[in-house]
Amino acid sequence: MLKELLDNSSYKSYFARRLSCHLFTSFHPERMKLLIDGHVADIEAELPAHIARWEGAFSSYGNAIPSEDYWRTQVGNLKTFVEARPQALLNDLQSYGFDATANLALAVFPEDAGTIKMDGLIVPGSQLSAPFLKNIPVELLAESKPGFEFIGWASSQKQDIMPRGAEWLFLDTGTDPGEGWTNTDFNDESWSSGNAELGYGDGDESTIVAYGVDPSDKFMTTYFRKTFNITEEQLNADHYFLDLLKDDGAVVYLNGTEIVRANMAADGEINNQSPASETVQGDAESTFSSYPIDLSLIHIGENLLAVEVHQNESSSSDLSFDLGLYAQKAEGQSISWASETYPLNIDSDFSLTALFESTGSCILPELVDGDIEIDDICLGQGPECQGIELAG
Ligand SMILES: [Ca+2]
Ligand SMILES: [Ca+2]
Ligand SMILES: [Ca+2]
Repeated sequence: MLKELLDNSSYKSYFARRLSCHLFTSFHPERMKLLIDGHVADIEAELPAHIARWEGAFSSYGNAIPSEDYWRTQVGNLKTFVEARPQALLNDLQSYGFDATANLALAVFPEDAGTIKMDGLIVPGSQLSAPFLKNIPVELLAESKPGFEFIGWASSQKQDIMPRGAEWLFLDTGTDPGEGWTNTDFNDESWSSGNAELGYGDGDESTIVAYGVDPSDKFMTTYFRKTFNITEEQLNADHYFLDLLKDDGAVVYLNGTEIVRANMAADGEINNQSPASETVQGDAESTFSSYPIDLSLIHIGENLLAVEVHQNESSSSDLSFDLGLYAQKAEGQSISWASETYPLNIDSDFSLTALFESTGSCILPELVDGDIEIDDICLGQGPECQGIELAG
């Protein structure tokens, strides 16, 4: 039925616009994962008692949950699904004549100063990126929070920290690299090296990695390491993010801390034989996904990125890996659009920041969740301190 409806061109553009906005906001993986975690927190304490009570029961409504491990695996599967959904759906739509996607990054600066709405839907968080359909017009609206005013939109300056196509060390022997391989002090002298894109099977690789002797039983996992240097000036950015190309799944570590798990089981331990969740094919094979990076994990001097790339199955024909690391700076940058509404229509990767500044007036936090000393907040602000409702 959807296919028939899409024959109507005005319905088709309405559908594309609505779907793009909901995938970027309501169904953004970050928001969905928070919702799932919220529901988990609501019921997990009660779960053992219910599992014990209903153990072994069968019903037309669904059989009883056999164990807590089983339940946690199902929760992990849900997270894997919400992570993969936007790109999978957008790729699928191309067979109905929709354009390909580009990466859209939106940010609010300072981070708690306001909210961006996309066709009326709230963009969750202060920094978000996701694939977005090209050539679909939508309207962004910047709304300031109390104590701030909107000053304009700036397309953020993207600064190369370590661009795509860099030289990486890699371990393509099918073996597990051993304890501590994600850490700076790991001995990787025996590893090979080559420029990205690294992989095999597509013909677009700069460096071919090995998969073993049997094409129907290739190595499941290939490992990559790369050190990079950060200056004090580079660290003085608003955001860091990485662009990742992977076929099929990948886990990325920064200075030993896991920062990205893409197309892999969302929870639990990943080992040398863990398969990627889904096969990567079609346009997704050349599409980079962006992930924000916690600035506190980066330090001045030498840093280390470690990445493990997993096949979906050992007979997979291809492997791809490339990664770029970038910083973004919005403060003090010239405003490119002053109105609160911004007509967005992208035809390539695009970054936009809504800039706000403090009005200098006294405000309380939106949510007062503990004891609060009014004097601490309003010291010296006099009559501007208003709008406080204290309960209890
Ligand atoms: Ca593939
Ligand atoms: Ca593959
Ligand atoms: Ca490739």
